[in-house]
Amino acid sequence: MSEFLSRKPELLLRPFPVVSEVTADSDLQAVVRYMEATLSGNKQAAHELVSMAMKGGQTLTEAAVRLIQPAMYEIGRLWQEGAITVAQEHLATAISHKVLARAYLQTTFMPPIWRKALFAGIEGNQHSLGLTILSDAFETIGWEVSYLGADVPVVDLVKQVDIEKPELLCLSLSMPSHLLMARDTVLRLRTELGSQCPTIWVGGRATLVAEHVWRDVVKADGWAVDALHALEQVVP
Ligand code: B12
Repeated sequence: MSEFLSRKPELLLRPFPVVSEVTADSDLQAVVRYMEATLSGNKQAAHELVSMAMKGGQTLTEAAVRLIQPAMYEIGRLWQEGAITVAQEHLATAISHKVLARAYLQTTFMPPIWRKALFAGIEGNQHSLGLTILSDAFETIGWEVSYLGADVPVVDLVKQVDIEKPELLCLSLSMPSHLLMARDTVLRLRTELGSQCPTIWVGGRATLVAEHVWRDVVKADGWAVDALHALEQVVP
């Protein structure tokens, strides 16, 4: 039995709603082990779990979406319920960023396909792990990617899109309060860039609050539930 869960037996009685809902292909044992490793500060164990998944045939994106993502969702739930501290959540997030960076170096990339996408967290969104996974996912299939990270001021985002002229802009939003900022950002990009405005996709937890909120409220051109779903839509 996992050490973390044996210390918190009450957690065993609960379902893992997000894990089972979002990532049906996840290996729950591995997810729990990954949670334990990151929450206890064991970088090496966390790295080995992802590395093992990749040696077992998973791509970087599959390992990230099936292992790191559900673990982080569960860590978020534990944090919200006060079962772990903010410091432990920060530790797990920091380790996950390192693990992803190491796994990236282990990855085989497809040859360039001369398509470019730009990735940014909308203004006010400090979450960046999901965006990193998404950006890396596009890179593995040969896209040129430009990754701006979290919380990009809208005025600077418009300028950067104008400079880089990507074909696709991926905006990440995590909390319901980010939806209106995303809607304003999309409107501003379209108004200021006109026919030069790229295709705009949005994603992130906030877009799950209601079906088609990405289209009906944010007025984006596209959406994906996770990085694997995003790749399904661009791989011919
Ligand atoms: C780590 C974390 C943080 C870190 C982020 C650090 C970092 N560098 O990323 C910090 C500490 C900064 C943080 C801050 C806050 N957080 Co926080 N955070 C989390 C946590 C635990 C994990 C986030 C994560 O990495 N998830 C894993 C990634 C892989 O998943 P993902 O983001 O969903 O991304 C995938 C898909 O959504 C999709 N996707 C994402 N973006 C895009 C974009 C496009 C275009 C597409 C197609 C797809 C796509 O693909 C990704 C890969 O598959 C979540 C829990 C959770 N459920 O996610 C809470 C969570 C999101 N946070 C929460 C809260 C409340 C906050 C704070 C308000 C806390 C506070 N009181 O200060 C602040 C808000 C900061 C802000 N203004 O943004 C809540 C939000 C609740 C809500 N109402 O929605 C959550 C859900 C925790 C919880 N259960 O309560 N947080």
